Amino acid sequence: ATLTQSSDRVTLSHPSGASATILLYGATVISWTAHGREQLWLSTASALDGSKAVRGGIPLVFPVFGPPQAGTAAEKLPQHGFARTTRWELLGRTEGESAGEANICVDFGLNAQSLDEETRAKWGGAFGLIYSVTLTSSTLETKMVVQNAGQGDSAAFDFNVLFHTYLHVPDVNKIAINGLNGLTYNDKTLGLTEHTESNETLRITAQTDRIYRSAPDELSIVDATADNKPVFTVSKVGLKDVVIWNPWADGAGKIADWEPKDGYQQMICVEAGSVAAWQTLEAGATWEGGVVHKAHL
Ligand code: TA6
Repeated sequence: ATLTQSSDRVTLSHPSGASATILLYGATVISWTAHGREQLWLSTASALDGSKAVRGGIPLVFPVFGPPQAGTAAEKLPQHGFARTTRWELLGRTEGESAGEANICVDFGLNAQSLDEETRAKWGGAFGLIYSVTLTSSTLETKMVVQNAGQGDSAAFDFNVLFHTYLHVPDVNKIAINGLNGLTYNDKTLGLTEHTESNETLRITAQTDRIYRSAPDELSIVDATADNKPVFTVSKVGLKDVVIWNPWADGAGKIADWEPKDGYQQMICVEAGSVAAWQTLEAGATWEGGVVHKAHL
């Protein structure tokens, strides 16, 4: 396994041929290949030069998901926080094993001192983040450790965290998502109203933007037109919720850096995170959560 580094990115290569490329800007995974195919969707119009959050791949959401609400500690931050728009530090690489297979892992760090002054003034948390990306022949694991480096009761902070994964699929009309039946969700396309999922499998046939609360740790994405052949398995640990997003034609049309415009047909965002409620982290405490994305043959 190898790690190659340039001024703005690192690439992990696994002996199986799998690879992952991560920009230091946002520690954003912009490519993951396995089984000889690209597994993530990335807009051809996405900025990759650090001028704007990446449109595609796996942007990191921290410390707030969505538009911050007035009256919260995050109220001055931009949508989805600052993790995806800040340059992270490359901490190093390790090689190990997962499920009996060799893996390669790279760690990135971000803390309050590395924020620009303007951003630091907008959110007071004495945070430290360690983000790890681990590659095997068919899996990409993303894991976040959040530390509160503050001292004293007043140093506790609240956060949301989410892996905003844009999975690449050959045709979104053919896939189904299993594991959501019976869950309560908030539908952003209907003003965040609350609903209960009653479909055994979820098909995506229109603009979809839902926060499924307290989701099970394993979801599968299958090809409904091929005997439910598994396409991806998404397994989370330590994270409560799952967001399912596809902007469809109307939404993609309004997103300037979304290209090709009909590219929404080749993607589905399945985003594991803790976003429906704040996670509170006391001074000196550490929180950890992650997700394994498995691409099936
Ligand atoms: O995770 C879903 C979501 O919050 C949607 O509401 C949608 O707008 C999307 O993320 C993209 O947000 P962005 O700030 O990257 O345009």
